[in-house]
Formats: sequence, structure tokens, C-alpha cells
Amino acid sequence: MSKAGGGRGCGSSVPQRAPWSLVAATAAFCLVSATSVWTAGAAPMSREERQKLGNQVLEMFDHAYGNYMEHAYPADELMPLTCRGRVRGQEPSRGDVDDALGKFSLTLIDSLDTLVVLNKTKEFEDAVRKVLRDVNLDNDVVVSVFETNIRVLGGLLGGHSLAIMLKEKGEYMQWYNDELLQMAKQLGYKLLPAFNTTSGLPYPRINLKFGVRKPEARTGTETDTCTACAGTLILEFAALSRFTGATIFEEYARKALDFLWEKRQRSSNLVGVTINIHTGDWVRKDSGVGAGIDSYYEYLLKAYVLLGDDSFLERFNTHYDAIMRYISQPPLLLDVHIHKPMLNARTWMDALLAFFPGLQVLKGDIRPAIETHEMLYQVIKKHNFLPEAFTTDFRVHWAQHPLRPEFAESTYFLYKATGDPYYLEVGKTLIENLNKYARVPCGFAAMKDVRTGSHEDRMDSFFLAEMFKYLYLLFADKEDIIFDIEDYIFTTEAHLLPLWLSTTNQSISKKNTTSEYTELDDSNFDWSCPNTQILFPNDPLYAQSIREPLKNVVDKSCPRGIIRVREESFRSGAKPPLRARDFMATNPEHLEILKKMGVSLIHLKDGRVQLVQHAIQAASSIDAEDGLRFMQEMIELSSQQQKEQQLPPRAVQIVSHPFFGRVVLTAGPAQFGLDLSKHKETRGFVASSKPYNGCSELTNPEAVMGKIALIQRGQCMFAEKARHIQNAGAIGGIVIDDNEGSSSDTAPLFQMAGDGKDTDDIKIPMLFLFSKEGSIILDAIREYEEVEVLLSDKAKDRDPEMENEDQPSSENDSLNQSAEQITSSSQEVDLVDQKSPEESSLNSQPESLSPADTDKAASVSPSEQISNPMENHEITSLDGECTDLDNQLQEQSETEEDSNPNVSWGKKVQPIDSILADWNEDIEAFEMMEKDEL
Ligand code: DMJ
Repeated sequence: MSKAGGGRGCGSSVPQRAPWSLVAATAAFCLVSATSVWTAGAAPMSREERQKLGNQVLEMFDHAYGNYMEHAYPADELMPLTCRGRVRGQEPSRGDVDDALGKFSLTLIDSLDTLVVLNKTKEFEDAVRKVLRDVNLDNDVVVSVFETNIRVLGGLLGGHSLAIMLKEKGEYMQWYNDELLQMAKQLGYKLLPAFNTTSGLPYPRINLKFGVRKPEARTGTETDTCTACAGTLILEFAALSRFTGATIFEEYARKALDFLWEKRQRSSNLVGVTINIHTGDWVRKDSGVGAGIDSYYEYLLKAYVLLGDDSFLERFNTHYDAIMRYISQPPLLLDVHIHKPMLNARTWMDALLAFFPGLQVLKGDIRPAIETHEMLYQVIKKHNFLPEAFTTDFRVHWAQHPLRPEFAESTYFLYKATGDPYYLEVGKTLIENLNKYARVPCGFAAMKDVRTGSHEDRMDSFFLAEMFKYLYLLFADKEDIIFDIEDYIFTTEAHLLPLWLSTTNQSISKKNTTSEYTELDDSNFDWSCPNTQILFPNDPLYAQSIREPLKNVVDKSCPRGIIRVREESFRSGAKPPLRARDFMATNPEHLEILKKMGVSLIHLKDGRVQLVQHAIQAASSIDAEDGLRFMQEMIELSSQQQKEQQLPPRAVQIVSHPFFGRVVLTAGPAQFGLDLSKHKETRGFVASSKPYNGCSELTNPEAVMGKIALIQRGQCMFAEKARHIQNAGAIGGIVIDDNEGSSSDTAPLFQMAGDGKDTDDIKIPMLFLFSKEGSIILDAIREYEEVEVLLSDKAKDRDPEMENEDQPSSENDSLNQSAEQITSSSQEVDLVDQKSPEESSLNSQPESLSPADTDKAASVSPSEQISNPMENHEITSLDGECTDLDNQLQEQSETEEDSNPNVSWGKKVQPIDSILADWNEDIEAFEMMEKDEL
């Protein structure tokens, strides 16, 4: 195979084209070297310090990979809290997340090329042998086509790419004979039946053994897929075709991309989040750069770089222009509606969009990349990790963090682009936080809740595939890596594909669709890959000057709701519309505005107030639109405030040897006993109570005296258990669920209610653990006898005094730092209803809104802020009355918009019916987004 030539890019070995198309393949190669002299701004980092950090990354990788290999392999993933393998079917289902697991030793395959990047060639050789010996790709398991492609196919191809590189060097892998490639081809053929649709878009899932649609397959009835799911195949599939000469893979991936391009919304040039694979209709019409779409854009640009096909760049540029026009609201990136791109579809962002600054670097658009990255970094500084979703005012929206690598990826690319040592300091913080908050004795555990610091029994394979690669490369010099990273492009899972593939087996005919592309003016290309060697040496403070104004963006931010509303009219001096959060029912001016918006206030007999909107009674269509938005905000606000009345989760942290505070379990709060958020945490050794259910006076008071008693759930009220252990002298209690297998991974938070009587006599703190978390403590007792725990509202800093010597010294350093950053004012929790008849509990509350839910929302009590001075409001909307008409109107409006590419979104005045239709659409999208898994 020839190594001549290369894809499009700014790399030294790459043939150059017109200036605007000089797009970096890995960004490593059009941009200044990280070792360039830095004259101002953040202090330079010495080579020793970078080496120290690089070594720390290596040690962390060994800890993650070593524990996976020792305790989980050949399972797909490591469960770092219970220190065993996650085998699909043997653990409670986690829904879609489990579709990545195909019983094919996922973590091993995903780690292959990381081993080479980290200079662990010997381990790579062993790992390849294990893959060839142990991995079976023919399991009767339904897997995600997208995940299998990016992680497994990509992992095998990345492994193959580096295996042949090593073989050519003449020392390692001399025995290798394209075996990984043969496996990749086998897997490629297994994925092909998924493309058996008229659209060419793949089914989202496939049975590895039986394909799709056969009865045995247990899949093939799906109608929808996400845009990223269908649009993130071209790199792996084209590489497979070009490595093997079997053109079918690249053809199928191109066909899917062509179809998505055809279906873009023609006026906005945006794509929705999900699409019907049979009809090509957009199912979710919201559009952003995060979950559900992210890597579609990434693959258009990278397909151009790898394959040198201009049509991919033209598509990317067209979409990018739309993204910068509508979605980018620096430093934010906010989802909009594809048909109404001036209207934000969400008031929150998801963590997946953190890859976008990295892509912008690849594109060459550095300024917004710096801005968004800085905003994200400040969110991280506030919460230690990027929560799965956070609001426009930087509160936590979804508190999980599964150790995602996207922010590290963007940090690496920005460092390569700017050479600014600031980004090395950012990387250092990421390393410190991972060691301080996610490291557990058996690997690294995902954060279940960044606010409490509690863990989830989960270490996803992408953590090894991506995080360690980007962190290691960030601190590495060229000579630290045994090959030239600039000869490769990173897939979305950070697998490495060689750029020389662009000139190999190019038999796929390129569709000439140039006429379809939007005419872009020259300014579009101002964003394309500027030569940073010119840009930065002229102004070494460039990146810093962009970051500076954003320094306090998170701390100083005020809540912002839907922010791009009638921008035009604000500028022309008109008053901004009334926001739900500002509304005072006693303010005559507000009542006047309400009237104008068609919103009436109805005083109910019981003293409550109901808000009803009749859009038709609004003074104008713009007022009607404001009214609808006001109602939507009011409903969201109510739902949020309702959540805030619920108690947040608590943490049980095991602090004794060998855990030293590293294992943090999510615990349910109690509505009685000591409130851990107001008092100092309670620390003590644990002891099981007798009887274990705690339903009568304890027979072993001497054992629980001064300790935290463990009690099993069931057979009497929680408060009764608490009284019994308190009388025996316990200083706290942990109730462990008696439903075997229950876990906070799969069940919403559980809150223990009182017994309906006065519970003021209960003074000790009580927490609830699901059975899986409970058994971690019970197992620890069996193994170590003396187990000490900390009950608190959020995990406390790990205890350096209790550390043993086998911890790396750098980590000890980080342990000495304070945990002042574990703070959040946000209070978003789930509650679960309790089923046991003998134990009272709270009911779960509706988390999301749907058209039907607007009725439910009518019965909630908004906060004091809204209700003051009145007790309660009810909120209703009449959307249920116009559903059919809405749908017709919606279709009509879409058709009109589709056929009229010249619609001016900012200025268009919509008919009221169409606004009503949109309202339905918005609520529907909102509901789906809330339910959506990232
Ligand atoms: C990875 O599997 C890939 O980066 C994918 O594109 C989306 N994100 C996950 C990790 O967060």
C-alpha cells in the first residue's frame, strides 16, 4: 500500500490548494507547534512539568486499563465500583446506553490505538493478540449501528492502521498479517443489512448474528434514527473500503450522507435531531451542534480532509454558515428550530457540544472556538466536570457526567492552534479533577451527580479511547510519540486513520452536485483555516484577549431564558416582552401586558389564580407569540420550582481503607431526621442492626452504639426504623433496599417520607441506598470488617491523611487541595414513588411537559416569586383544542417555507394559527428533548 499523497489539509506533507480550502486534518498540522515560544499571557509550562503531567496521564491510563483487564475483561466494560465486568443481560438494563455493548470486549478494542499513542507498544501487541483470540463478532445481541461503527469498527481500523505502521518500522508486530482488518471487514458486512431502507439511512440497531427484520433479530421495527447516527459512518466505512478494495462500504455511507444533505431544511440549511428512515421526514426539528447531530458535521469536514472530495467541504461550509448564523450565540451554542432558526428551542446546552470548538479549530475559525471553550471551562471550574446538560445561566440541568472526552479534545486542538500555555493549565485541571473526584480503587467512575460528587458504577470505553489520547498528546512533544500523529486523522472516537487513504482505491464515483450548494460569499471562507503562524506571532495575546471578557461569564451570569427573541425589535427601542420570572400579579403594567398577549387571569374560588391564553385575543401576532412564550416559560418555571421543593440527593462516602473517600454512593434523602444540608456531615463506622429490618427494639444496641446503623428496607415505616436505631445509640442510619438488583443507575432517586406523624423526635440523619449501592458497603464489611462512612449532602474532599503509600505523589498533591469547587446552587432531582404499602413516600412528579401535561401543569404551585403576593397560580393553555388544525397548518407552513428559501426569519410576521402550530411543535420537541438520552 502506498503512503504517497494525503488528504486535504495544511500539513507539510499535504498538497495545498486554494487558500480557503486549506483545512487541517487533525488541526495538529496547520497550526503552530505547541512548543513555540510564548511571550506573554499565561506563563509557559516547563518541559519537566509537561513530562510530569504526561507521566501522570500514563499512570492514570494504567489504572483504568489495568483494572479493566484484570477485573472485567473479556466483558465489554469495567464496573469500577463493584470491580467487575459489565455483561449485557446480567445487569439491570440501562436502556439505549447498553446498545453499545455487543459482548465483543468493547473496551479492549476501543483502547487499541490509545496503547500505541501512549507508547505502550508491547501492551498493544498483547492486546491485538487477545482481540484476535477472544473476540466474537457473531453474538446474538442487538447493538447500536452508530456505536458499533465508531467504537468497534473504528477501533479495529485504528488498531490496524497503527499495526501496519509498527510492522513497517520493523520492530513490533512483525507477525501481523492484516488480521484486524479482516475482523473489521467481517463486522462491516454485519452492519450492511441495516442500510436496507429506501432512503439508504441505516436502521439504528442491528442484531450482530441475525441482522435486522428477521424475527430472531428482535430489531428492525424502528422508524427513526438520529442524524449523527446516520451521518457518522463515512470515515470508518470509506477507510474499510479503501483498505480492502471492497467499495460497497463507502458507497453505503455516502448514500446516507447524500440523503441527509437532500433533506436539510432548505431555508435555514440546518438539519433536525431525528429523521424517519423510511420517509425522510424530520421527526425532531430542533437543531444544534450537540447530542444527536454533533458528529454528522464533524464527519462532513473530516471526510473532506480524508477523502479529498470537495462536495463534503461545500456541504460542511453551507451548514457551518447556518450554525454560525443561528446556533452560535457566542459564547453559547443554542439549539434552534430548523424552520424558525431565530427561535431558540432550548434554554440549556448539552455536554456533547464541547467537541465543537475542536471542530472549529479544524475549520480554522479560532475566535468562537476560544469563546465557547472558555465558557465551558468556567462551567467545569464551577462543577469540577461538565454536567450532561446545563442551562444558559450555567446551572446544572442534568447532573451526570460519564467522563466524556469532548472538552479535553477541544483543549488539545486549541493548544495546537494557539500554543497558548493556558490550555496546558486547563489540561492540568482536568487531570486533577479526574484523580480527585472520579478515581476509585478499581478504575475511574462516572459521576452520577456532579453536585454531590456521587459515582456511577460505569467506566465507558470512550474514556480510554479518547480521554487519555487527548490528554497525553496535549503534554507530549513530537519525540514522545513513536509515529507522526500529523499523518492521521482522528475519528469521532479518536481512532486514527492514515491520510494516505485519500489516494488509495478511489473507485467510488463522486456525485457532482455542486449546483445544489448555497452560494456563499467570500466572508464564509474567512473562517477557513487561517494560517496561525501569521495570526499568532503577530499578536501573542490573541487568545487571551478573546477569553478575557468571558472570565466571569459563569459567576456573573443572570438567568437567561429564550435569549434570541425579537432581537430586531429590541434594537429598535421596543420593550422586551414580559418574562415569566419577572411577572408580578399585582403590577398593573404586567396585567396590561398580559391582556395584550391574550392571557387572562382567572381568580378561582379557592383563592388560586389560573392563567389562560387565547392567542386569538392578542393585540397582534407578535403579542400572541410573546404570550405563547410567556405561557411556556411559566410552565417550565413551575415545573422547575416544583422540582426545587423536592429534596436533593445525598452522598454516602466510604472513607476507610482502601477506599479513602474515593467511592461515593448516591443516597436518597429522608424527610425527617437531621438535615445534612444544614449540618456538618456525620461520620462513623457502620454496623448492621438486629433485627436487620429495624422494626423492633434492637437486640444488639452495643454493636450500633456510636455507629451508623445499617437497616434493611421493608416491613415497617422508615421513621420507626430510625427511632429504633436512635434508641440503641446509633448516630445515623442507612436503609438498604430489599429489592435485589435495584440501583441508582436505573431507578430515579428515592426519598424516604415520614410516617405522617410528628417526626421531630428523630435527630439522627437517615439515608437510603438502593440494593446495589448497599451491597458495596456490605461487601466492604465482609472484606475489611471495619468500614467507616461519611453521610453528607455532597462528597467531601478525599482524606489525604488516610491515604496509603501506593498512591502516585502527584495525586497526593491534588488531594491536599481544597474541594471548594464542589458547589452548586442548583436543585434538580428526581423523586420516585414508593410501592411498599407499609412505607409512605412521595409520588414522582412530571419532569417534562407535553401537550397533555399542560393540564397537569395547571395543578402545580409556582414559586413565591411568581405567586407573591397571591398563594398559587394555575397555568393552562388551550392548545388541545386545535391539534388537527395545527398539524395541517404546520405541514402547510413547512411546505411554504421549504419552497421559499428567501424567507427572512428575523422579520417574518406569522399568522396566529401558525404560531399555535409551532407552540405544539415546541412543546412536543421540548418533551422529546427532556426524555432524550445523550
Ligand atoms: C464518543 O463515543 C464519541 O465521541 C461520540 O461521537 C459521541 N461522544 C462519545 C463520548 O462522549
